Order: sequence, then structure tokens, then C-alpha cells
Amino acid sequence: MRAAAVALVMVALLSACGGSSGGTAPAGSTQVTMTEFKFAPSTITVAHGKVIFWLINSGNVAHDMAIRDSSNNRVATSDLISAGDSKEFDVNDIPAGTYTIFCTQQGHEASGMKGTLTVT
Ligand SMILES: [Cu+2]
Repeated sequence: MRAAAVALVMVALLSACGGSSGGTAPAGSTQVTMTEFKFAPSTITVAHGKVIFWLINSGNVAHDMAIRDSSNNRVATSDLISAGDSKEFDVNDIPAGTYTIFCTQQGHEASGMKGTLTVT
């Protein structure tokens, strides 16, 4: 019963979310493909301000993408993206700096699912 309730909440959250899901990459987006267990590309450079990522999960399990700064503070986390799905991930105001991208799913970062985001 509890799992069913959680699933219902997830569906509600997903349908309430504004960003596009599935379909094609939004204009000006930075495309990142997720598989077990890596991001491609794993080294990304973007300009500061609003950044639009287009996350494609080409793997076999769910993944997400989170961003933490050089002080280990997490500044943004995408929705969890199901295997085979793709989704927009907007970060509204990211300052210049060097960040780490990583998957928050248990064990994924330790398995290599991380990368470097440079914001200029
Ligand atoms: Cu992952």
C-alpha cells in the first residue's frame, strides 16, 4: 500500500511539473546523456545565469543529475528520470565557478556517475 501511495504522489508531481518531458531538446539546451554509470559528456562548460539541461536517460535504471559547488553544497537537483525517458532540467541562476555533477541514486556516483561543470 505504501509503495502505491508513493507512486501516486510521484505521478502527481511529474504531471504538475512545468518542464517538457520526452519529445525534443529545448532551444539553447545542453544535452547530457545518462547511462550506467556515467554522464556523457562528463565535462561540461556553460555560461552563468540560466542554464537549461536536456537530460536523456539511455540507461536501464532511473537516474538524475545534481550539481554541487566546490564547498560541497548541492545547488540543484533534477527530477528522477526513468530509463528511456528524457526531461528538461533548468537551473535558474548559477554563478560562475567549478561544480561537480553527480547522480544522487544510491551507489551511482561511487560507480563513476559524475563529472565536472564549469560555469564561465
Ligand atoms: Cu544514476
